[in-house]
Amino acid sequence: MSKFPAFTLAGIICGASIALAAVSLPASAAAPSAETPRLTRTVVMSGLQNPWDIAFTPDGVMLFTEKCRGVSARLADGKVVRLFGISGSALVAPDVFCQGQSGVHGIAVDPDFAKGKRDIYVFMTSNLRTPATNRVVRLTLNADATSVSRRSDIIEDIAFKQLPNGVGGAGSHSGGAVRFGPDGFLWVTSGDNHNATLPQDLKRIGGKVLRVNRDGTAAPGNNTPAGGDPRIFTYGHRNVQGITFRPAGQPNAGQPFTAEHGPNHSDEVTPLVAGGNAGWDPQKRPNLRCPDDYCGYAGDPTTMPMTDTQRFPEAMRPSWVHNGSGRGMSAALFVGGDAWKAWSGRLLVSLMGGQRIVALQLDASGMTVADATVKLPATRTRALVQGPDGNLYTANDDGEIWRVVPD
Ligand SMILES: [Ca+2]
Repeated sequence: MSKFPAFTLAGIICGASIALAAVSLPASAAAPSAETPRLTRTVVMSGLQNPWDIAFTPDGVMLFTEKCRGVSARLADGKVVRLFGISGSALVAPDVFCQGQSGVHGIAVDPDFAKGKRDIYVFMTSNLRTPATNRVVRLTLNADATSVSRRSDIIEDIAFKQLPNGVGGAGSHSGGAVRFGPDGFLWVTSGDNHNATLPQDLKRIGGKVLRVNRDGTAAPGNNTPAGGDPRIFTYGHRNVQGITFRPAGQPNAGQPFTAEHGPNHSDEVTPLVAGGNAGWDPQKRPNLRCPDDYCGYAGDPTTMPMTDTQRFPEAMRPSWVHNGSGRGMSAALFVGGDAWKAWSGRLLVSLMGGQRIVALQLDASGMTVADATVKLPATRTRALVQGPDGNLYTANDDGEIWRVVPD
């Protein structure tokens, strides 16, 4: 943990009051309940086109993304407004497109939103550059949440897979999560694009976790290895689509944890340290047949590990490795609050192939000591977010957004 940047108490308190995806546990003198919460699910929205992520403003507007459409707002009265994206949106982005796995992905609300900084941050594909890239775009939400303005592209050069190759289609492995941490900085995840050299290449920002200021410049304290792009917090990732932060009251509060898709094995949850290598390196391997020199799917946990501790002895160790059936780990969320009983402080991750959410219990060092399946109907869950009401909100590939109330 020595490389992990110290987070100030002020920063944690500031972030906790508004960073909805990173709700911190209130310090409680009472012993935590040992009971598992009973969950009641309500379908809040249906008929959506590949909803990908959700974020709430402090005044109760639910923002959500759809992969091939853009950003919409569900207002307090239930009315839905298309804010940003393709034709029909209040602000049209002529450059946005969706292809394969890619399109409009993560969304985050500025931690100072309640103080008048009504900015939102969106991860999206764009063809403004040739070849196309993924970007993070900042927008300002108007007072009644019916339109956005002042588009500013704060990160323009996140790697995008332009063409199909021997292992998969265009648009593969873009990552796409954006979250404010309790440190007040913006965290962005990217993917390897089925490109063998990308994850370990410190000059390019695919297969990375980035940590930036609100204008997209590098945040202080990233500890990026010498010569690397200073926005890089960690590298050597495959396809990170979930990031969440250890809550106040737990050891190493504020530490980021990622959820990452494995290839045909080894989905990983990883506690990150500044400057760390996550150990994914799908470049040439002895005795493997690697289409277009990408060995990512060619081996097994021994011959093509998600965390290669032979090549990279210092690689960050995963907290949890899922090798069972139903892989495809995407969203991640530390859930908190007394209503969550024994699960308050647990780390929820979604296994899309298995159509289930798993609650992980961590030890002090961040390693997983127990896992339990969350009792909810089976579906491919894309998004896990805690609302300002303390309830869990999920988005799934059936085009729905759910509210899950613990009791
Ligand atoms: Ca790894």
